Amino acid sequence: MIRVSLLIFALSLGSVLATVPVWSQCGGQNYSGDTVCETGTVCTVLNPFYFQCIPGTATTTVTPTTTRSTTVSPTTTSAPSTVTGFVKTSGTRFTVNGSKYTVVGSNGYWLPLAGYSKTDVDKAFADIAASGATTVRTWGFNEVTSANGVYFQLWNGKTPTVNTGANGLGALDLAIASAKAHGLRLIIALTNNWSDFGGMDAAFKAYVKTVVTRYVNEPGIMAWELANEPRCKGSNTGTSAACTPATITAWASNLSAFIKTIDSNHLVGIGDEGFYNQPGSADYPYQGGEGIDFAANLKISTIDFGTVHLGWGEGAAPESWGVKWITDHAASQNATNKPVILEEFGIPDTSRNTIYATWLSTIVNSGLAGDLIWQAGSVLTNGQTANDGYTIYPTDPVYALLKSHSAALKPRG
Ligand SMILES: *[C@@H]1O[C@H](CO)[C@@H](O)[C@H](O)[C@H]1NC(C)=O
Ligand SMILES: *[C@@H]1O[C@H](CO)[C@@H](O)[C@H](O)[C@H]1NC(C)=O
Ligand SMILES: *[C@@H]1O[C@H](CO)[C@@H](O)[C@H](O)[C@H]1NC(C)=O
Ligand SMILES: *[C@@H]1O[C@H](CO)[C@@H](O)[C@H](O)[C@H]1NC(C)=O
Ligand SMILES: CC(=O)N[C@H]1CO[C@H](CO)[C@@H](O)[C@@H]1O
Repeated sequence: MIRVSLLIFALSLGSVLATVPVWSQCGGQNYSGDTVCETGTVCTVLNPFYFQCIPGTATTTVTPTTTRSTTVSPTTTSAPSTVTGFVKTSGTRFTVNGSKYTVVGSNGYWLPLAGYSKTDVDKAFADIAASGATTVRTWGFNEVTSANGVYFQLWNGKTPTVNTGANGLGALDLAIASAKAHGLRLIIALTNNWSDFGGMDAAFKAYVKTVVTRYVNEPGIMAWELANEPRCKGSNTGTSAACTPATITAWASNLSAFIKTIDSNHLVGIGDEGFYNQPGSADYPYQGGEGIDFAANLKISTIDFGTVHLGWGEGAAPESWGVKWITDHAASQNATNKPVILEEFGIPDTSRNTIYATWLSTIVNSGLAGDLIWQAGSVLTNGQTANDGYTIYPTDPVYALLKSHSAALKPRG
């Protein structure tokens, strides 16, 4: 189910919590076991598919290559005329300079994180743009306990160090510049679940401040998102009995207000899966047990738009379940008069093209503001980008569907 697999992706790219013995696996693609190494060992990324607990501590095994950034380094790459000004909202729609802006496109968490060359990043964005996309969602976090590959922040157990080098935020600069050169804007999630290595604590706020400040004048960013899929429950990191939907609503209010004090240019969303809090409902995504109250969160004054994910209905009847899920969120959108986007959808089924066609036409007809598929794929210098079973390469029949969908959504109004 996508709900699980996306989470694992996200966690495997971020930091970790729990207890794994030395030399055992602690992360990597599709890995679902414990993720925190026993004392004296460090979870180390050997490759995207395999992370291992290796003896040592972050402070002794890591040689930081950069120092913590406190200065503002706005990107200065010149943008084509299509990516200027900032995306705003007007009722249930997005606008740029008063004209409608349609959010349609895909996710590509790997775009800044895979260490691809400019040539490859340009190819990837070109493939996305050719589907008719306007918007791409990606990760603005990649915390590690051991410097390796592309990472944005290093945590030595005591002190966070933001990596502003070419293998750090420089890689995000590259992705933003390439997106703009292809007429695209990015939605950037700022962390994974908020409990991850400190999450809500001061270190996370400092990281948010550094990143948001760096890009405050950047039109290539459409919006910030507080986190990828924040919630109380649902992972191998365990659950917090003290966490209720109100806990996350308060956290989202506080953090979104904090971002607005730094950056009044960009929109802010939560990045959650859109769970409702209707105890007694027959369907678990509506019951509130996950710790999200979509309707309450959409009312937060410093949250500009709502986010929904879809892809866990495949066990039962995904096609009709998705239609109801999309329609219910379009009704919430209308009731709150703020845009709502289906910002992740995906199932690995062979019949997905038919199911996606139904879901996408439901988006057009229900009035939901827009959508981003999970996830984009390209064939680059060294072959295919990561395939998690949901990836849509340009030769996939779904890619043609995305083209016709973007052509239908843009003029919808
Ligand atoms: C938005 O308005 C600004 C300021 O007038 C202008 O520089 C920019 O080109 C406009 N952008 C778009 C996409 O219309
Ligand atoms: C967020 O919470 C912190 C800690 O309780 C508090 O100091 C701060 O004023 C809050 N910020 C906002 C914008 O509400
Ligand atoms: C939301 O509002 C739009 C515009 O009025 C309408 O076309 C659409 O049917 C509404 N959607 C739902 C689910 O009520
Ligand atoms: C992860 O799971 C997906 C979907 O089942 C599969 O296509 C992919 O090959 C798996 N990756 C690894 C490294 O096992
Ligand atoms: C999915 C996930 O990792 N959930 C965690 C999010 O944060 C809460 C609060 O700390 C944890 O209890 C969850 O396990």
